[in-house]
Amino acid sequence: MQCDKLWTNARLATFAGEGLGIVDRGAIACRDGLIQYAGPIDQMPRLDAVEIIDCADRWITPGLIDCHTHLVHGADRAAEFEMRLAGASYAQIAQAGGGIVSTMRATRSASEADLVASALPRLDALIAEGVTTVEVKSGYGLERDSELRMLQAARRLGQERPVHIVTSFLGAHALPPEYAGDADAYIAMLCDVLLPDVAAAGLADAVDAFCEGIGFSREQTHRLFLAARRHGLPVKLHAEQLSNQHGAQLAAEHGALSADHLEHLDDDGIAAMARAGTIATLLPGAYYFMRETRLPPIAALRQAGVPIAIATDCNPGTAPLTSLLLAMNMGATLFRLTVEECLTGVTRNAARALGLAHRIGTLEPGKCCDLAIWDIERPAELVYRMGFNPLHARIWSGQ
Ligand code: DI6
Ligand code: FE
Repeated sequence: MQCDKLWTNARLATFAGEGLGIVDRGAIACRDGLIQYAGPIDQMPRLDAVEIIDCADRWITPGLIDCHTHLVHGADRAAEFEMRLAGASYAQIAQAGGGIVSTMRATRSASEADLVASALPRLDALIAEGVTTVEVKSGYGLERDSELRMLQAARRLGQERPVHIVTSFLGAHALPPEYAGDADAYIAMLCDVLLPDVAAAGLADAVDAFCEGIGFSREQTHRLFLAARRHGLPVKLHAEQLSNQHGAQLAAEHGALSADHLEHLDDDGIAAMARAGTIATLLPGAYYFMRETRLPPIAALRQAGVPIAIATDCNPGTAPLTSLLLAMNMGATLFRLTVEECLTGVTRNAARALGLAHRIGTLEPGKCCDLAIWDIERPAELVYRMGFNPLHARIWSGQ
């Protein structure tokens, strides 16, 4: 048999099946961008490789997956950060015209090229840590053209860099000023006008919403999800971040890929997620940056067997974070996740949170040959260090 590339003399964490799937003396063969073999060297079928790469006993994991970001947006909110340090609250800043709506203004006035240019350094920071797939949400345009432009900019990122970009339409992120006092009318516009346009243009891989006291109600989210399903789009939800709106339960009842944040999730929500196979995406960077104190119900999620993913939530307001390695460290330190949970959360389970478990997230034959090769002695080092990047090489689709 013939293969394009063969990485030998490596230690593998394949994440195939349960756990880390460790192989002490491993090899990975790639053909046409897909993994042809990943496993012990001594069980590998005879392969003629065009190129052989000796990994000198380094570790190989699947390329990392950041399954929840708001990477594309206009401007930053460093000035608001300073206001918060001086004592202002997130809600006070939002009421004073800051918050999501200030990013909305900056995003509306940015061209597609501006949005791409400002997102690229953030994307490059993720890529530099071995990330090979990034989910990107809209939600700072909050009107037709700007929402479409954000999604187009997100798709463009995938042409500018060797990375899989997965998009989510988050028109229901905040209420734009044009609809002040009439969230129902805004949701109706999303369902009847914007979502059909987004779907027709093939710009969204999923539909997301912010179900919250300061966001949209369960009922409004339900209407949006029904519309999403009419267009054949899977759903996911920002749920139970600041209060318990029973959004995760609703999301699960719609077969959601994931429910995200979840600090205020209750037992009914957990049971519904477990039944539906909805992934719990935890965002410790937002928890840290907002100095939250209420932990997501980790023990109960574990007990119920709800798979956990971890993401950066990279956004200008609540998580200006572009390090998935640091997100893992925060997951362990702040949320008391195990090393295995953290690593699974940015590989196998992150792939599931995007509905892409058949293509990415593990080192198995037939999957994309997305690899991160690390200068480490044990996988725990990827979670343990803060602000140190042990990436040796990153392979995307075999390149
Ligand atoms: N939840 C969040 O924490 C962010 N969006 C969301 O739905 C906040 C985004 C921002 O403040 O810009
Ligand atoms: Fe978010």
